[in-house]
Amino acid sequence: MLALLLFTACVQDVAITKDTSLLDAQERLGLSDAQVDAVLAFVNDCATTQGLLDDDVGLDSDAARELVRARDGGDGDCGTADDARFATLDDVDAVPQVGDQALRQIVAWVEGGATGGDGTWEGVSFTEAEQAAVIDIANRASLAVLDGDVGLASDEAQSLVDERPFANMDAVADAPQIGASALRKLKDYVPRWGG
Ligand SMILES: [Ca+2]
Repeated sequence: MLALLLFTACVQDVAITKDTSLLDAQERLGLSDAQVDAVLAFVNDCATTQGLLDDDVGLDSDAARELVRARDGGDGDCGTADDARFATLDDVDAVPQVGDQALRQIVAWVEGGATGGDGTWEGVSFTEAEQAAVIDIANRASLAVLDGDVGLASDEAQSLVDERPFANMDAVADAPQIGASALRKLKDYVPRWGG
């Protein structure tokens, strides 16, 4: 583990484009310990059902099913001896179909609850799903995609790559060079972003 940390630190120092795949989920998503604890408490809670994750939190239905299946164990019931509770955020991240976008949706849910909803940055409005996707794009899209496919100016694209990771929309909107024009292009790109 120490070797991995040293390796990660070393790579970060020399890399011009940060390779976020080497970071653990918490670091990759820029989450605080409190946010991680809240996510773990939420996904381990038997009241957090597949339906809640799918319909209310807004997860992809496959991700919602796999998350509950992994937690509940072979008997399919939550709260029994064979349950496999999630001890770390990486345990959650390791569930099939659960990636950064799903994790961000869960974070948004536990922080905002049902009041999360739409928001506006630099005069551009985003639904909750669009916010999660834009944060994912800002964190993971390559410079070439940001510059070419999304259509950002090169200094806007470079700023997003330099300022990673982003934990929320405020951080994306606060990045140097990022204003209404860039946010509108990111929003417009959401339907084409596979995640
Ligand atoms: Ca069980």
